[in-house]
Amino acid sequence: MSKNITQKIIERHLVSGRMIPGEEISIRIDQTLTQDSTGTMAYLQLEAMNIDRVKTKLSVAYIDHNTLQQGFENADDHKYIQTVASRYGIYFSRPGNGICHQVHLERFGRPGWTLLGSDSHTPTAGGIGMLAIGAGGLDVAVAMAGGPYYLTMPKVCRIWLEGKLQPWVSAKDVILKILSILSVKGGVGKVIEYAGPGLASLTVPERATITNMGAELGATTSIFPSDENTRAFLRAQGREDMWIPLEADPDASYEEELLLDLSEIEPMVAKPHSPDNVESVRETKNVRVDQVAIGSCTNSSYLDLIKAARILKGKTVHPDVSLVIAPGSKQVYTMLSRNGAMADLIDAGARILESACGPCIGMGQAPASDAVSLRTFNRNFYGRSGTASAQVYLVSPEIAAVSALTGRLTDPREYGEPPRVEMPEFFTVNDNGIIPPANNPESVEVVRGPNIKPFPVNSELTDMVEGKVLLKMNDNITTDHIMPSNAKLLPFRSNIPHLANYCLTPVDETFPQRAGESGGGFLVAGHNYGQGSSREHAALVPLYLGIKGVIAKSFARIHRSNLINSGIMPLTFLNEEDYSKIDPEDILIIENAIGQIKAGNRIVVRNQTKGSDIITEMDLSQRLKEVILAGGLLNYTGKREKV
Ligand code: MIC
Ligand code: SF4
Repeated sequence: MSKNITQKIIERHLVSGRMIPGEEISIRIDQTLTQDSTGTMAYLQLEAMNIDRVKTKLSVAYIDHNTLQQGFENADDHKYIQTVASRYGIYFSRPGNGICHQVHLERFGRPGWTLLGSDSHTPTAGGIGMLAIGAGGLDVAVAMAGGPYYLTMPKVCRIWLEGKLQPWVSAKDVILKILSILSVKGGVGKVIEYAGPGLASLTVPERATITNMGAELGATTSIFPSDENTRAFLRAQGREDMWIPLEADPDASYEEELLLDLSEIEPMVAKPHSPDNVESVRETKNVRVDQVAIGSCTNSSYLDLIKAARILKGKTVHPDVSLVIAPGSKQVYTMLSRNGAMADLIDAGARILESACGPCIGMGQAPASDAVSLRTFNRNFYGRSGTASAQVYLVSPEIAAVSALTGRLTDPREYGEPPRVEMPEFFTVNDNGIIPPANNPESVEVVRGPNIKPFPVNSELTDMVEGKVLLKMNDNITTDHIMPSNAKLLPFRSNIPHLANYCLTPVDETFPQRAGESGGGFLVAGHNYGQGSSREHAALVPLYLGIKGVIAKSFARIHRSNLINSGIMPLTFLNEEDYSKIDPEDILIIENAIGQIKAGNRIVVRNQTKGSDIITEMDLSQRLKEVILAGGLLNYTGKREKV
């Protein structure tokens, strides 16, 4: 039978289940990655699993998020991760070596393999033909321990690319265009597979920009075939032996299809505060710019930055603009430094940061009050930059560089000839930023600083679940709303009690206090609740605050899994209109919760205040029902081990 790329890779890795969209399957994971802001939790969970060494073919622990080190906390986390990695057989990518997704693409990604990462942008590696999926830290810990990864068999949507990009138009514009068509919910439950004659003109780093922002579509992952361009990239990285050809069979079938003519795409921009609030730069008039930031796992490759350097060479950044640049990896940084492009950037007035996520996750460079910040990043959610009143626009490196010179959002086509840049024949390779694990693990002492606090574990579900509605929210609430991340909070990713004081404060500042006083309760939300990050903290912190269930119109994939893993019930309204039948402060009761869960997928929630019943759905596999009943994945695994 003919297969698409997704089916081919899943079939080769299938552990259980049938490859029918909507059914639960589990797959073997070849590689894992973690980064430091989700990694501490993942490794604490791995330690709790009592294994000796990781069982994957390769696992890498990156340090790229928390690198400001304004106190001891970040550095303590780095030390913990370095020692725990060495102890359990995990490669350690030191701070400064680069952003996990960029480095993984350069040095480790392999076509046809599976990758599970505790970061939502793990699908970046789909640019090299990997099936790369973002998940919560606990799922990644289970994969490191040799367990399969459970997911819903996705639908596969093919995006057929024709034509060739026009001058000044780049991969970022392609994915922004797709976001404008499909929206931030458009990819939920799907893998986006790229095909067609348009592929020939897209290099691996450009493809990776597109797969990276597939996360913003809500997709399970995105993937490109592995072709001659993939081979050229691997050769240039000194890894051609890892290349295999991989493409869909000619008559493979897809659940959905979309046609995109690359030659018709214009320079695009995502306006505040959502990556799908997209229009062409031509239409977005008169936006004065205060800050321009180039970097992040979306657009910080060598190709991206050399373009920016060529545009800025010999010019001066506009006096009203602060231009900040974070190269994606040590490799990119070294190459730009050796060929003089770094000097051109500095000479033009750019402020150069280390290779890390930096401003993308609010670690420094928060814009001024009411400022407009143009960023080559992937998320412009409310408050994420660190300045609530700032207006963040997402653009390509070309638009960013040209606008840094003009001081306003500029269509680069007004600017003249585009810079000519080519994929280098060879990248500079020096893997001394990656420390291999110890040969004698027993001798490694795992170092735990005082910031590493135990994580909360739920208890078994009770038959009567009762609580107040603590917050009623709209559509598209992000994990940046639920558990904000910024320079003040990121150092506390291993300290749930501290983070709890900030939970959902961008929606309602009084929430943590009220949740504490009520001893927990329920949350009510609209569509796509929990979009964005893979951070488990957006479930662990509500668990710590006593949240028992979230009733929403729909959930984002990773967050829903994180809720289940924490033993919090993700309930969806059977009838969306019932959303209006619940108000804040209403008392909700689920009677016979255990019996209802065992009996089927419908859960009746009684609104005691209004005297009415609301029918909700919790459509879970048998295994996930048991996880909820046990009070989360760790309890469930522990219970099974005792059997
Ligand atoms: C993000 O871009 O939001 C992050 C920070 O990389 C997160 C991970 C985290 O919250 O630590 C993600 O995308 O998963
Ligand atoms: Fe880092 Fe930003 Fe990428 Fe998240 S989106 S991994 S914070 S660069």
